[in-house]
Amino acid sequence: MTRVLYDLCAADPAVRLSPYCWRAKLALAHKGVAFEARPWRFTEREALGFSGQGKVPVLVDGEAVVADSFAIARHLEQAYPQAPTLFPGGVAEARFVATWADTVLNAGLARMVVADICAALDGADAAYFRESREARFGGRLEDVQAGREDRLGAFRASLAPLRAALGEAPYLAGGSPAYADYAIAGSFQWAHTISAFDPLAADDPVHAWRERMRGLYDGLMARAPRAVEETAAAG
Ligand SMILES: N[C@@H](CCC(=O)N[C@@H](CS)C(=O)NCC(=O)O)C(=O)O
Repeated sequence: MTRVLYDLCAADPAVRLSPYCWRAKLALAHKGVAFEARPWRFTEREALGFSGQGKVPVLVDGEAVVADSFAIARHLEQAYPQAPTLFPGGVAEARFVATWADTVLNAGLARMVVADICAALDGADAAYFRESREARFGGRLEDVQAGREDRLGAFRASLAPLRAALGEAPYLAGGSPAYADYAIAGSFQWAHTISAFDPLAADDPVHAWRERMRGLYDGLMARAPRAVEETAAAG
């Protein structure tokens, strides 16, 4: 069976940037099910028409069409019960973590990389992204992103719950990773894919966890092409 995940790409179709699509890809890898990650651009609305909505990720798994990263995780859990669970601490706990990533983590990261995202897009996608996000943020993307070094302290402080959890176990889910880890790793992978700015200090336990996560599944995230070159980490 061909499973297809519609996966947001940048100007370079090999560069996959959506935090929510990364969650879905990690969840698929966790369940050990093969899939094609099909590149999709912001302005390719009609290509998602079959799903009845306009955002990625969308998973087509046989007869099932599932939009939304958390709905995809639930679907995989139900469709592949013989594979290791995505929710060893329960669905509610994973939902809490994913929603924390959606709100606190993604909001902090977005203000540090939103102009870099736009720079990784081209043509109609870059124009759509600039217009829609400048309306959302109420200003030019470059101005939203400016001064990001000054916000590092507050951003790193906002990671306290994650740091505390990682003091208890190597992964949020315990001894091995599960959906709670994927929900957060997707956000860091989003930033890493399109920006050379690293918001984590090298001695932060969150940094060490992120690197462990990037190595999972034969380096699914570590091997992924980026829109930018590697540079020295922020201090
Ligand atoms: N709650 C959704 C959010 C999905 C989402 O916001 N996807 C973005 C890409 S990161 C998208 O497709 N945006 C389309 C647009 O902005 O027009 C999920 O968890 O999957």
